[in-house]
Amino acid sequence: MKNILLNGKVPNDCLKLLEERFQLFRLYEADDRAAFLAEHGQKIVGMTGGKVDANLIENLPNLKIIANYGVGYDNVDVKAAHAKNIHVTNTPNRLSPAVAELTLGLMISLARNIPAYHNYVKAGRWAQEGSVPLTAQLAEASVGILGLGRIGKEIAKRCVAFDMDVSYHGRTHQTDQPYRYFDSLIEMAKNVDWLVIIAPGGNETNKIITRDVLEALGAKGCLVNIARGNMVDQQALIELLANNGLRGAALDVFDGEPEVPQALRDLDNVILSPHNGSATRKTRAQMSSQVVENLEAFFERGELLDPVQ
Ligand code: NAP
Ligand code: 8YV
Repeated sequence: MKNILLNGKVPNDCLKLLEERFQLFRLYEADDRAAFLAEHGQKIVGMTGGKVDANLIENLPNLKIIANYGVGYDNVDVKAAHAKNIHVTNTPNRLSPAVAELTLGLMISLARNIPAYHNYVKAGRWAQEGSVPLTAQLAEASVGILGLGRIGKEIAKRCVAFDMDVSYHGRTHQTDQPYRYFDSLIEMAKNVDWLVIIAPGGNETNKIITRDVLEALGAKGCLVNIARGNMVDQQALIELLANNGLRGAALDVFDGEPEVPQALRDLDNVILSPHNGSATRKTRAQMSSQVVENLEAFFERGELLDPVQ
């Protein structure tokens, strides 16, 4: 059996599949990581889970493949891996519908104030205080998608189904797509009611949503972040939300998660979600299989099913 390093915890179904196929070494359980790597590092040919930096890679001289659990691989130093001829794979596509579903769920919840009005009825306030203020709606509103990729396209399809006007921004104009393309993120923000972030995280997109972008979205606008928390100037976001500079925000990811600033948690014009985009039983089972399939294909056939370039 091939020796696989578990650098971070993986869901139980993934762990079970891995246990059945590979010899596992649980680094995340080690009290002394350095001692663990000194004893076992040489044996390891594959790994999954957790943050993979150049230092960890240096301690795994025979590592051949990093099978990332997730489509976003900003937790992996891909440049360092490739410099050592180590392959990196991820888990694209199978999770896209679930992430898109949550995106629309967060948007509807924010537009129609669903959590607050749910609590209003639960608390018996409807009978005591009467009807609630009117809200916004998605139909006929405009949405700009930052990152019309695998997930972005699923989000766009669902926004069209909700009669929204869809546009997007990315580095390339996808001429085969029916949506309006903005080559400027700020121009798109000026022209939409909803700005949805679904581009990859990492150095290139760190703080791509600046205060200027948020101010361009303005008091009419709602921000949705279903990508990575570090992509947004979170302090600027909080200030604008608190001072009517933005209508609202629906966030599944946060800078510094799982810690979320009290000032953000105190706001009424937000919907907050614990990085749950792919967190359905069906999708996580598919992702778990995908990780194992990536490892098996490589070791049995030398094939890379979901390579990260
Ligand atoms: P993808 O298919 O690679 O799509 C990424 C899109 O972002 C592409 O359209 C790309 O278009 C655009 N893009 C890349 N770099 C950009 C930049 N610097 N500026 C503007 N646009 C840029 O990836 P995906 O499968 O849709 O996944 C997207 C991301 O979603 C993941 O990387 C992950 O961070 C996040 N995610 C979050 C959850 C969650 O639980 N919240 C779950 C899954 C994924 P161009 O190449 O034309 O720029
Ligand atoms: C994962 C995600 O839960 O796939 C991604 O990029 O953000 C989520 O689907 C996470 O990355 C792994 O824990």
